[in-house]
Amino acid sequence: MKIKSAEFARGITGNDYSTQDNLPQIAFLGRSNAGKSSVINSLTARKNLVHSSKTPGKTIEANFFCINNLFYLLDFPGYGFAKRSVEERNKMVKRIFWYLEFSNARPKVIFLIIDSKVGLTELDLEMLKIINKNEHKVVIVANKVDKLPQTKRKDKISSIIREAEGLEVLEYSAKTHEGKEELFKIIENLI
Ligand SMILES: Nc1nc2c(ncn2[C@@H]2O[C@H](COP(=O)(O)OP(=O)(O)OP(=O)(O)O)[C@@H](O)[C@H]2O)c(=O)[nH]1
Ligand SMILES: [Mg+2]
Repeated sequence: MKIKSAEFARGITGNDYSTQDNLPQIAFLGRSNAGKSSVINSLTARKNLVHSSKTPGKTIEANFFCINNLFYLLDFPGYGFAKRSVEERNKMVKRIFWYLEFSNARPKVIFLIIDSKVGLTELDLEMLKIINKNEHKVVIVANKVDKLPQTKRKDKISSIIREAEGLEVLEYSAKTHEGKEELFKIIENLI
């Protein structure tokens, strides 16, 4: 897929995920620091598309990026950020749950971004439960594979695949762009 345009469209803190143009939405979820923003930057080949549009300190927005005037990539706030208060964390998780359960803007696919080195955490599994319950299409993006030593990579990815219980797992690196074409193919097939 050729990226002709990638623009920050809006950031929301509430529950209104509707857009005037009703273009399909592709959601990126995951723990803080798993690399959601970096994956979006690597996909769009824009170094700072995501960061540049983020108001410093306002980490609670879900940001919409319009690609080729064809679809939206949604960068959600990370869940499980250790430095946030428990209350704030719960609020964040609840907001994401709401999107998954009640939003009319059903995403075409959810990319659940994880750090390959860390694997799937409790909170990721919790998220997957809600995703599956609501019959969303989901692909687990095992990001940061560049950080896995060659000798350990196969074992680590195998254990993620086991934990994913049949869900599709895509090996990815926002740093080297490994997996980028495969990820675009998934999007192309759905929009
Ligand atoms: N080596 C390597 N580092 C990565 C990769 N992806 C992300 N990082 C680094 O991981 C850190 C977190 O990346 P972000 O993209 O900000 O993570 P995020 O999931 O958007 O985090 P929040 O916005 O806090 O939810 C940054 O220092 C990135 O440079 C990758 O594929 N390889
Ligand atoms: Mg981010």
